[in-house]
Order: sequence, then structure tokens, then C-alpha cells
Amino acid sequence: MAEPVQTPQAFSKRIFSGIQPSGGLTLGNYLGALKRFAEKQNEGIDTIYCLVDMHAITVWQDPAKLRQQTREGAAAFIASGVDPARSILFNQSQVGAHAELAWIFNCVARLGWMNRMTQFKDKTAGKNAENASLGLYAYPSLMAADIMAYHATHVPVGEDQKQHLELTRDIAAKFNHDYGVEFFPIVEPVIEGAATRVMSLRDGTKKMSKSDPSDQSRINLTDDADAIATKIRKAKTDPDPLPDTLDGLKDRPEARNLVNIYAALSGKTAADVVAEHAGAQFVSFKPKLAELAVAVLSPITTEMNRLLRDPAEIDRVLGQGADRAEAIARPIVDKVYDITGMIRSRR
Ligand code: AQP
Repeated sequence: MAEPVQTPQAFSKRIFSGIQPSGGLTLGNYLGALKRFAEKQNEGIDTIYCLVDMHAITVWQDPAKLRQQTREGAAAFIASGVDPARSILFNQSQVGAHAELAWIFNCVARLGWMNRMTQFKDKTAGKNAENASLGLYAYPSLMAADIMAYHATHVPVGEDQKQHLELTRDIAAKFNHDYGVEFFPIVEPVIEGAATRVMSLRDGTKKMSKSDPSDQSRINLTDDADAIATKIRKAKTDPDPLPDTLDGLKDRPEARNLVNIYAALSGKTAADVVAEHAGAQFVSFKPKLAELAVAVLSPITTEMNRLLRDPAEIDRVLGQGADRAEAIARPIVDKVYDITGMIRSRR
């Protein structure tokens, strides 16, 4: 007779989040993710952070660049305040549990659910979707596995990832229901702060993205002060001055974006920023924003460059993080094999 499955009844608070090393990281990744990852670590919660290199290859990546971008991403985490001694920091492919659990979740998730994912639609818009990789389609299932392999309960993310987290909840709930267990927690998205969705500097209706073909659309964490100032000076705006209340920014996405960025960088609310700069023209607001962006980002860029001078040390940190991640994920995934009825008799 099969042994009864022991399942945990309560889950202690644990944070997991990841970033794709699919390009250089942007101001959007910093404000929407990295900055908050460091804050969470400082709240004394278990924090696990991952460079999701297996997600990155859902779109073809040059192998040498992927390696470099993964190291750059690790340097960006550390330079933004994530301490690898206090948080677990590693790259996804070093912990096999992610791919193993993703397969099981592929068998739990329904095609209808995947068909509703807007990120897949956005990433294939204007292209031949038939030619997209199966991995890109299954991306949210791997993301659910990333989170559930650690029984993580909270995931700090930007607004764009909300739908994927809802899918993670659905997969976890269906697994629990199908197997009659309470094995996976139902995760909570943590979407907070003034910059949950930093928009492109060229188009206020599009997310700032590391894979946008236009470098002018984003601020990279590796940009120097001149590049930052030039990009902000050239950022698309409208001819009107800043209003005195947030309502006045309603149909002005580019203006709203610059105000939000200012707010997130200064730790103020968007309403405060508008009140402070009411009536200002962009010709005077933009240099102030550029000055603030340089003040916040240049120490991060300097630290990243210092760390990147020793790639072997970055690899060592990632390896050590992977060992610590594996120690948590392996027993969880082994239990999943047990729950699903797979024989594990190797010694
Ligand atoms: N513009 C953004 N504003 C706020 N948060 C953002 N994030 C990304 N862009 C913004 C947050 O950063 C984390 C890591 O995202 P990711 O790199 O895994 O994937 P993504 O959301 O697809 O980011 P990109 O830059 O758009 O990557 P590509 O171009 O490769 O697809 C997530 O928490 C995300 O919310």
C-alpha cells in the first residue's frame, strides 16, 4: 500500500523572484524589481532571487552574451543591495528542480489557461506566432515551478507579471485539488511602489523593456551619466507644463511616466512630485530628473563595473547560492514525485 502523503499545513513567509538575463537590465527592472528585492531582504524575510537563464532562452540568445548578461545581472542584484550572504542568489539552470517541476506543471496547466496569457501575445504580436518557441508558450508554467519549488508565498514583481502569478495560483490550486493535498501554497503577488510599470521613454503606452530594439527607449543600468542625461532630454513628452494635480496627467502617458520615475527615484509620491513642480516646463523638469537618476544609478553602475572585473567570483557566488537553493527545492520536488505516484528507488 502506498504511504500516506505528509503535506505541510502552513507555510512560512518566503519571497522568491527572478529576472531574465535576456539583455542588460533597465531602470524598469531596477525600480520594479531590484530595489524592492533589497528592501524585502532588509525586512528579515527569507529571500530567494534568481537569474532565470532558462526563461531567457525562450527567445534565442547568443551563448557568450547570455553568460555575460547573467554575470551582469548578478552584479546588478548585488550592487542594488541584495547581499548573497543574506539572500539566496543564483542562476536557474544550476538547480534542476525548476525544469523538473515545470514538466509536472505542464501536465497540470490547461491549454485554455496558457492561451489567455497576454505576454505571449505581446511578444509574438506582429510576428509569426507559429514560429515562436514552445518554451515561450510554456514560460508561465516554468515561472510557476520557479516559485513553487521553494514553497514561496510572496513574489515581488512589476505590474506586467500579475497575470503569470494568477496562473501560478491556478496551477498550485489545481495540483492540490487533483491530488487531494495541501502541498503548494497559494502565492501572493507583491506589486507596490511608485514604479510598478516604468514605461518606454519613446512611447508612454509601452513598457520599458530590455529587449526593445530602441536603446533610446530605456535607461540601462550600465549607462553612464551622459547617456542617462541625453536619453531623458530626448524622452518623448508633450508641450504642456506639469499640472498641479495628478488628474491633469490623465491622458498624458509620457508626462505621467517621467513623474512616476521621479517619484520612485526620490522616494516621494507622484502627487508630491506634481505639487512640487506644478507649472514647470519639461525643459526645466527633465534636467532635474536626469540629475536625480544619475545620483541614484551611478553608484550602482560603479559597483557593477567593479564586481564584473572578477567574473570568477560572481560565478562562485552563483554556485554557492545554487547549492543553498537546491537544498530547499530538492526535498519539495522529491515530494511532488511521491505525490504524483512516481517510483524513486535509486540509492
Ligand atoms: N518597465 C518595467 N517596470 C516595472 N517593472 C519591470 N520589470 C520589468 N520591466 C519593468 C520587472 O522586472 C522583473 C524582471 O522582469 P524580467 O526581466 O524577467 O522580464 P520582463 O518583465 O519581460 O522584463 P523585460 O525587460 O521586458 O524583459 P524582456 O525584454 O526580455 O522581455 C519583473 O518583476 C518585472 O515585472
